[in-house]
Amino acid sequence: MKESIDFRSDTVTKPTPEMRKAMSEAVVGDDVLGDDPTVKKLESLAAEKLGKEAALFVPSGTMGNSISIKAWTCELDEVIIEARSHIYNMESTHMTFISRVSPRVLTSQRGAMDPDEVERNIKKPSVHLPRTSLICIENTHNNWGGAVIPLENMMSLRKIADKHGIKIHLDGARIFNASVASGIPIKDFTKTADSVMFCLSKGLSAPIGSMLAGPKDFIDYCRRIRKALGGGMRQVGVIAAPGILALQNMIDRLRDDHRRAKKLALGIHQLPGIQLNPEEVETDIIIFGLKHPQLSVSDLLEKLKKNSVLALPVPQGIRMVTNRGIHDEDVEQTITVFNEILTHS
Ligand code: TLP
Repeated sequence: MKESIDFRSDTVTKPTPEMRKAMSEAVVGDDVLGDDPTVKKLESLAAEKLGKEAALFVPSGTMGNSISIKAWTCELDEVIIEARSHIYNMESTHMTFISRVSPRVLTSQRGAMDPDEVERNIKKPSVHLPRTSLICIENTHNNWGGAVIPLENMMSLRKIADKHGIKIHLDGARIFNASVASGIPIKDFTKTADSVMFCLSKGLSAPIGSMLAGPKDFIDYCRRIRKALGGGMRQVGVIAAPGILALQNMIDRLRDDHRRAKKLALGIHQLPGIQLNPEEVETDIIIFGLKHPQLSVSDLLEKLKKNSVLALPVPQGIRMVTNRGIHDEDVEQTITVFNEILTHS
């Protein structure tokens, strides 16, 4: 019997039996010396899927984002970034710690920054002012409940970046979710950005790793930064092998996560205290507020846990993320648990 229904994240997915088999059979070599054929295969597959010249395998999404920002910027620069973004809020301040740049934080409409406001905030360097060298976009947007940033918004930002000669980095940890949910080919999204990071270890179900993709000379430089940060790995084909399967077989299944997230949202949004608009649930993430006469967020999380349903607190309330370990019957059971807790408390 399943221990719990784990909605804490899509990072909790475990590798499939095929992934474990591929891990044990992977042909490996010393990747720092450029000898690992499995890593090379993963890197070229990722570059090809994203329509970029080259890609680099990195241990985590955070490292992919931090390397990219380091590569595109110089000290004293400023980076335009959205207020609720993962990079700004959840990555232990690497922008200042590693790249020594300052964030110019802009608010947004569900994660989409206003292009005019972005342009107004671009600075030419002077004795007083920093140089704006980079815009960061997050798609899908985690803290905006998995919102898909519209392609038109990204295209407008691209035009502005080109006009001012600045770069765009896409934190596309869940960019395949954006493509599957919108029906827009992934390359249409990724061509609006100079560099893209995406995670193999979220809904795509690989156990470890993320990819950073972009122009070849950029990726060559990023490889050096990865080494400097201690991210050069040796016979790492054992973890690249499930990444290949993730890219080959796991993209379409994200549709199931999205359908189940919608089903859960529709099942709980009218219960007492829940503040959630199910129309805003576009992908695998549900974020809702709670205003219940008897229950706080931590009370509800505790009661859910006692009923084997795991979720996470976020500043807005509670976050739940569907993933490969959650099936239709789990969603139904979860709706029943919510109903019992919220109507009988
Ligand atoms: N997100 C994780 C946690 O850190 C919150 C999650 O459970 O959602 N960009 C985005 C948009 C992300 O959501 C995450 C991870 C990252 C980057 C960082 O990836 P990792 O965890 O591999 O460093």
